[in-house]
Amino acid sequence: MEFKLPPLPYDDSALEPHISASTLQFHYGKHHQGYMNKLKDALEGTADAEKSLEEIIKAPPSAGVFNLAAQVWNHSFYWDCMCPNGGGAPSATLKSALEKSFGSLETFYEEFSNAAATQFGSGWAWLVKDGDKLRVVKTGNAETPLTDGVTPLLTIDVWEHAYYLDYQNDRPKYIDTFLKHLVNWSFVESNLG
Ligand code: MN3
Repeated sequence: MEFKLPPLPYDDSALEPHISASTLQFHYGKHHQGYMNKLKDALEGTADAEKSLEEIIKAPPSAGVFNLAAQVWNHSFYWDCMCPNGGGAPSATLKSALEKSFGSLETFYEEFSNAAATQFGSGWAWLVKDGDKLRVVKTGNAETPLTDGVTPLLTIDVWEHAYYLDYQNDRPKYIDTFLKHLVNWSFVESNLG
């Protein structure tokens, strides 16, 4: 793998007023970059450095390397899950897939929000494709559904560093704003395959 982060898919200030430039600068430039720097230090010069990030996550040489590799992957995926002027209603194809699995869009929003709000401590909430069904799951710390044989479609980072500068301790408001104003539904749909 190349030990280099993909660039953010938008400018630092593109998600304002919902996510500030300073949150993105710290979150991408310090946290995400920090995981990548440590992963490079841990793997450079070893046989694992020749593997892809996904291969390392699925067969990590240590728990420490798993945490770094999964945090690198989860964050890159999270950036792609957002866009300026995002949120609102998904496109017709995705909407019908969500209705088929959850009964209604509202039920999906509720389940996703609830998973994100009730993840104790640091972690992530996800929409995943499991066979022909869509499900909501949550993972703690660096854990990722990539290791569970399901396809991630959407994620929200609920570590405090993702929202504290903009929302302080109001995680539910961050989650609500994410769904209403930030989700890149065309990226989510593209993950359906
Ligand atoms: Mn984070």
